[in-house]
Amino acid sequence: MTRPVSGLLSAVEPVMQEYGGTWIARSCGNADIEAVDENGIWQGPSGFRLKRLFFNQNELDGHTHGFSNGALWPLCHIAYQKPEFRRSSWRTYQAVNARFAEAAAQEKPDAETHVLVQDFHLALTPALLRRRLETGLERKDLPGIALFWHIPWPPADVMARCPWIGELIEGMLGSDLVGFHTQEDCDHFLATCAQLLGLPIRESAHTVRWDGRDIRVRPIPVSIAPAHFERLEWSEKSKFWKQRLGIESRRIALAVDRMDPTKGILERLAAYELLLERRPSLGADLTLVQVATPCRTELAEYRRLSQELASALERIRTRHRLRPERSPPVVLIQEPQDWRSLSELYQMSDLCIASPLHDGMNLVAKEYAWCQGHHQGALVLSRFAGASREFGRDAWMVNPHDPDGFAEVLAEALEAPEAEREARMSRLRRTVTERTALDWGNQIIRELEDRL
Ligand code: ADQ
Repeated sequence: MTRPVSGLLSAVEPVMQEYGGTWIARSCGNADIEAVDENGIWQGPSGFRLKRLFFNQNELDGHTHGFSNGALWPLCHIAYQKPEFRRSSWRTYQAVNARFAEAAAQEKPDAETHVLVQDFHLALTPALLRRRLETGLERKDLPGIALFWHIPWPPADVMARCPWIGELIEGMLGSDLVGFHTQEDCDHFLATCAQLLGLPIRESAHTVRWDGRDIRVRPIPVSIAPAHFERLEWSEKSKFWKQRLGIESRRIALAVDRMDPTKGILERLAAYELLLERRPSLGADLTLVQVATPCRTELAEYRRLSQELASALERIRTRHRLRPERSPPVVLIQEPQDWRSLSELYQMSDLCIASPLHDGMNLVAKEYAWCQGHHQGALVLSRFAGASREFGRDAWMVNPHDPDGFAEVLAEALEAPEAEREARMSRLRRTVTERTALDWGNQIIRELEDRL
């Protein structure tokens, strides 16, 4: 079975493996129907139960493609993609959130249980679950409920465009804890509660008061599970990948994304093309390997990106294939890669470009730093990725909206002396080692235990 390409999955799975419990998630395809028992449960070898909820096409269209990916995703990523607010999608979003709340309530959580609700697909689930449980339990016997928002939370005047922002926030505040990746996201969320709903905020405690409770709003930056990445003899694998991809260049630049407009893939290619034009000596021995797996292909914007990417690649290959024997200046890998292949690609690359237009965190930046080991690669990172708060000093920072500046930073990173690359990379690795996905999960659980 192929692992779905998802940052949420990369972050949450190691936490579930450590703590056990039940993970309630929507089904990912037909294989699930055969794998689960009559209660929708799959008891895999990983130490936790997976309870699958099966959606019909109407639920997928309204909840997942419609309100989650078609409205909230573009709204929260200020990346010039117009959110579509359809009342019918909102209604389905409400209904699907209620199904998750019901499935969680059936697990009979009590004061000893922690319920971790993941992401913008389930903003209403915390309040629905709390209301459902309050009918049978006293407040002191309720489970701790946390909602983690994996994507950015923009300023209040942006969020005000959502016709149901009040209901959305009230749904989120059914939690005891609302977590974001950065302090800036928390500040924007608290300001949205105050400005759009008139809720009282305690600035010093970082809480918002709702329904007689103080809800904590905390920055809890996510990270990676180092165990996913194996240490390999990189030079050997580098030869294998170069042969497989038909690359002769000495140096490799790498980018790894879901094929999503917010990841800034076209903007990255534009900057890379400028680099090839203006610094042919650097470009002569360099290939960009872009891993980009199509996703959300039900949405027109995503299908358009795939077509535009194909023409950009064609243009770059035609213009910059200087000599017939020269390697391609850029190669595209569309297939999802397993952890081993990703780790080989990270290890063989001299440069990793993580340049989203806007991103909650960006785990690729952290995965690259972890996998570098003794190899002195350079990380080029967007200032609009949450990861820039932890990595800003040691990565080469870019504004992906400025192609000229972006191209100059690429050249600087490629030309940096080895000692500088080494010093920066060893600090980046230390930052990743100090905080893993498990620390993220532990912090959420500590905050919930503290609430009592
Ligand atoms: P994403 O936008 O999905 O998630 P991102 O942080 O970019 O997340 O991580 C993507 C993950 O998928 C990484 O673990 C990466 O290795 C993997 N991946 C990407 N392309 C792949 C491919 N072709 N094959 C296999 N694996 C691939 C959301 C937010 C992010 C936030 C995460 C976690 O949008 O901002 O960092 O959640 O909170």
